[in-house]
Amino acid sequence: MWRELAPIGRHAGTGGYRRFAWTGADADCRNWFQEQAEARGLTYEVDRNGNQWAWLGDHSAGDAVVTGSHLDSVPDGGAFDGPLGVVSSFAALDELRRRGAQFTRPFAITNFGDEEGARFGLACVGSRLASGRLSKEQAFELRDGDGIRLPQAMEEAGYDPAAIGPDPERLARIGAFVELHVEQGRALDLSGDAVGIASAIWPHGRWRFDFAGEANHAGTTRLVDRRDPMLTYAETVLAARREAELAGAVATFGKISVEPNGVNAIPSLVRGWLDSRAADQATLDTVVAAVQRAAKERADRDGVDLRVVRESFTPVVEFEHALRDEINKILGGAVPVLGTGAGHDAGILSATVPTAMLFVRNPTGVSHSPAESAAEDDCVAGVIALADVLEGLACS
Ligand code: HGY
Ligand code: MN
Ligand code: MN
Repeated sequence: MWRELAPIGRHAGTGGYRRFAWTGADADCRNWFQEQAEARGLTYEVDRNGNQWAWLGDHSAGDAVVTGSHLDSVPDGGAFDGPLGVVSSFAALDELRRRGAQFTRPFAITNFGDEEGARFGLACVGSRLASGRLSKEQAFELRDGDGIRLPQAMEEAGYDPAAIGPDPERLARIGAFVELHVEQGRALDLSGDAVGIASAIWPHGRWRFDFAGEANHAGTTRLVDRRDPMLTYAETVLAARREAELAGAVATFGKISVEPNGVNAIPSLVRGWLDSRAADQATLDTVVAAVQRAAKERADRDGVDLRVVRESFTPVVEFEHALRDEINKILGGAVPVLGTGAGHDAGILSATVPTAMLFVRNPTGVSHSPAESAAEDDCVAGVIALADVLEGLACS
């Protein structure tokens, strides 16, 4: 499975993945998912929001045990973030069949669409729509860097955007959702464990900073006459790092767009996207407010207009203790339980469905990079752990 999936959406130059929502690479990943499902005799379906499901048993019966993750990536993302969870779900089912396990609850494997929000800027679109945390109207407003709106992209990919919206009946049929994911950090590497269980997800969000200045000639405009938004942007980036360090949080400006983006032209507009995360809401609010204040002070000095728009936000997630502890017990009770600063569909669904996460060791902790890695032995340990959990939850 891994070798079949590996070449899809991989950039030859960087080795990173470019599997963005509703593009050709996304379609190829979705075809792969459907093939895996049908090869195992599972009932394949796509829900109104484009999420893919592969069912074993009567999915209308309710109290299903569901596992899965996402197949889309960040720009030049690694091979494991998302796909490890989906491949491990199919492999865990194969393992349960090898064991002769008898399912006593409906079971499904899922691929949630557009988890990374790489194209339209909002994380976890598929699971947010299903859980009603993103309305159809809000989704219709999302547009990519070329101005293409989400519904148009869905339509061009062969999906009916008119159908998108909350799917409470579907989620009501889920008794437990377990997502296996490569760890995006080094906690398991440091503790010497191949597998861990998630305790919580930090609150996190994405804010777009628009710095509007005045386009002018780079060679002939006196420094005193400039209203250069790049200066304001630069000061804001440095302020974000300062405020995050002070607060024990994280803040990243990883994406920027400049108009007109000419070497010899002072920009008219600079757009920078802040990703900030902290262990609790109050700290996150403090950091973001401080960065906005620093940006405003500098904007006033530079004669630049500032506009800040929150484009994505996920409140703190505390995974349900009963399911977390049941899983820990199934795995022998000695599995490390760790928090994460990375968002996941399991986090979005946790407000509606009992959810849990398993992490697989990432020896370098590197993620959202072609250098992301996980040892095969650890990936196998993850499959076995997931099979044990699914057997404990869904089989007699
Ligand atoms: O950004 C995140 O935390 C996740 O990878 N979507
Ligand atoms: Mn990711
Ligand atoms: Mn992920």
